[in-house]
Amino acid sequence: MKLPQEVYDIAEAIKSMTIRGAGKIARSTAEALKITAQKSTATRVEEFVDELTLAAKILYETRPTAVSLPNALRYIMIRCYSDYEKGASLEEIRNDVIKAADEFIRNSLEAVNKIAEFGSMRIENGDVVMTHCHSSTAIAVLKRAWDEGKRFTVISTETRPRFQGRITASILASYGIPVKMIVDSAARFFMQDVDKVIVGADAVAANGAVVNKIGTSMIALAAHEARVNFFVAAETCKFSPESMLGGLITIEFRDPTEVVDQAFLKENPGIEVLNPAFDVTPAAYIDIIFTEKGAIPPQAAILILREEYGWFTKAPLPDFLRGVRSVPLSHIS
Ligand code: RI2
Repeated sequence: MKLPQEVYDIAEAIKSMTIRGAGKIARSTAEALKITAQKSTATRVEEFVDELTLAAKILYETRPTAVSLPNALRYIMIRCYSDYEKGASLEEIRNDVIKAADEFIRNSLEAVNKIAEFGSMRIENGDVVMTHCHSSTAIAVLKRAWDEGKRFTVISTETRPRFQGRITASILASYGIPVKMIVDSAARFFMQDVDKVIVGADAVAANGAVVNKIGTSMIALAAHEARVNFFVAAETCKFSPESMLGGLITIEFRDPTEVVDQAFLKENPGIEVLNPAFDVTPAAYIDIIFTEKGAIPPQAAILILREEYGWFTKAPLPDFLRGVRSVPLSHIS
């Protein structure tokens, strides 16, 4: 089964983090399914559904933590499978998949704008705001507040090992926002100067815990100790329906060579270098999660999930990918 080259390219770009940031990952995933539908030359409905299922599997296996990715797949594939079950024609399914992908992307972009609107209400003149890693959603909040005429300073961590904090710092600085950049381990040292912290999220669990870039939970702890507000900016597509069933969010461990080079590893065979990409901040250390549905206390995450998925007892991942058609394992390599 041959998929359009773009699907493999997008999957590779997500894996290698050329495409990164939970929101962008999800939108790119939707785009890849759309391209699969648009370019498919399948002549039978079953073949078409199998192609989409294979594309979904390839995309699903790229990175494990950002829940927005499987949620994007679910949003689109559920429509595909239910059309198939109803006996829809290939062209009808193709149109619905393209429509669902466009809808997901549009909703996601609109969500970021809404979050910016809500989040900016909590940024005030004279604030010192700390942020960690590169969250396009947190940046949208800060840009919006700046556009509204509020004047504040941002402290951006560098964010080892991939230094996404440098991207944040340079985006904000080129927007005219004063930025100070610090090493991650200086976060507590500077917390006494900070009025609020805002970060993004890769996943939000039913109990309000937030999974975000490694180091986030230490910053939340330092903010809690210093009685500094800790805000999260997250689209509801990052909320995990599996967590309603007790499913845990997988923390991605990436290659040690992101932390040290090959020569170091060779010279020090006795050292195991560990590189978790994310950590979990418990609800107790979070004041507000800004979503497109409003500013919620983290404990209300379950309400958002209930509204979106009901009790979600039927189709936990990865079962939904199996859908009504099953893709032989030999197709996946
Ligand atoms: P937006 C990123 O993960 C960061 O952890 C960031 O906080 C989060 O995604 C959300 O990003 P990675 O892809 O969706 O850099 O707010 O590992 O852009």
